[in-house]
Amino acid sequence: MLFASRSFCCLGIRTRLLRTCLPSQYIRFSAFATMPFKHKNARRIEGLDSNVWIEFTKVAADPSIVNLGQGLPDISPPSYVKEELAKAATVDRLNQYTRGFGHPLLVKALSQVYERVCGRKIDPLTDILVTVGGYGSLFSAIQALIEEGDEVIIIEPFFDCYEPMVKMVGAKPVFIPLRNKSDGNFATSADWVLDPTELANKFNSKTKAIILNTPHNPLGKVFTQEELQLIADLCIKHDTLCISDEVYEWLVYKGNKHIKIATLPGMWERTITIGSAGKTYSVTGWKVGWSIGPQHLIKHLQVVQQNTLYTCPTPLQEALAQALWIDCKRMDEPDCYFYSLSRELEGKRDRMARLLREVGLKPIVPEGGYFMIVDVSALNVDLSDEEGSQPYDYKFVRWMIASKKLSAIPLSAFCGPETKAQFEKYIRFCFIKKDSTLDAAEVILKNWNKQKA
Ligand code: IK2
Repeated sequence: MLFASRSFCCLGIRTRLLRTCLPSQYIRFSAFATMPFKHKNARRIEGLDSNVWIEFTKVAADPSIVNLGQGLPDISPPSYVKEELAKAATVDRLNQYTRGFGHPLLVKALSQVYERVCGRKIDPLTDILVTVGGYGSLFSAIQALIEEGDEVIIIEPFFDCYEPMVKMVGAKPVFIPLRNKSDGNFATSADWVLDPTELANKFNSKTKAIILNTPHNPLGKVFTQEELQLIADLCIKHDTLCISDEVYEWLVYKGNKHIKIATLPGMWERTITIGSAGKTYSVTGWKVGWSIGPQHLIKHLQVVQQNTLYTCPTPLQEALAQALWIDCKRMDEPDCYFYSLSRELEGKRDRMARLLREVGLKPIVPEGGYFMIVDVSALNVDLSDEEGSQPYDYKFVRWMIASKKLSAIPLSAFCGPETKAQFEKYIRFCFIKKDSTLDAAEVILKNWNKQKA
């Protein structure tokens, strides 16, 4: 079939040959295979084909590579979370479809947790939508609420899918960079700030929404009350929505506090808050997420869901609900997984920062999340001979994976086209890893100059 499709001139001989070994429907197909195929991609996905996760997951797949790239834990999720999933699978009813907008037990558990966090009543049936991961929540919020021609403000660097999701609905991403105020020494994510005037200038009559991410990926910034108030004031002034991606909500380190922008006066009515089981319980493979907000917004997200996915996997939702009940009951105790994970990660964060400093680098120490970015220009790796037009950080990570067997993610993947050059000296490491994985990374970094590149 394949060689028959190469040219028409040999078709006679080849189809005769093929007829002897292939059924007739394949022969008919092969004759048409050389015709130009008129079905192009839909315009809404034009230019959105490259994706950092697809690219770097592939190059870092070799198990000999120490993978500090994509944000997935290699530590074990809590045992009760895994046990609840095993239990759910044994109940016949839980292997069938459940309520489309969220399994009843899960929306109930989520409402209990978030009523405590937000200090307000949250109706499990009207104020919550369970989705396929934080991605699913972002997708349904943007599809449901953003119109063609609208503008959406995105803070750079940003979790990479915001830009294509906004473009897919025909809206315009309007970028505003966080500006680095530090001199590089002992820098933290708090040094990266929005310029209030620059932010105010991005809002206009076309602005439909701003996408906020706190704690932030990739920087680890935890937006302060004042910073959130600045954003809230502008949202209220310009009657703008806020899509607040808070998938790392529990991962904040000593001295920092995660504040939900939806809890600021006047913001509940205009905010969709997004969470993720993958990040809450270190189970990124579960792909269960949720959107929480006022009924008058959530009902539109529900329309997207009922006409796209319809419902999410029942056993996962049941298990997550049971796990949330366990932690909801102990939210005043330090053992609650919401707090114990960040305590465990704080040690890993500090170790990662120490290690990078020991090899002469200047990491930006995150206040939250589980990523750390670092400027790699001090390593003086000359990649001018590397082929391709990709930014320096892409080439650097590819080179590091191939020559040092260590993977990371290039930071310019998290930027719009105008600012890639500003960010291409940084790469991002993920530190939610077993000590043995961090040990292996340490060996590579400490031997950096001894190994032959
Ligand atoms: N929003 C943010 C900010 C995220 O970081 C993620 C998850 N993935 O990050 C992987 C990485 O940066 O290496 C999501 C949303 C999506 O969450 P979920 O996995 O629940 O769909």
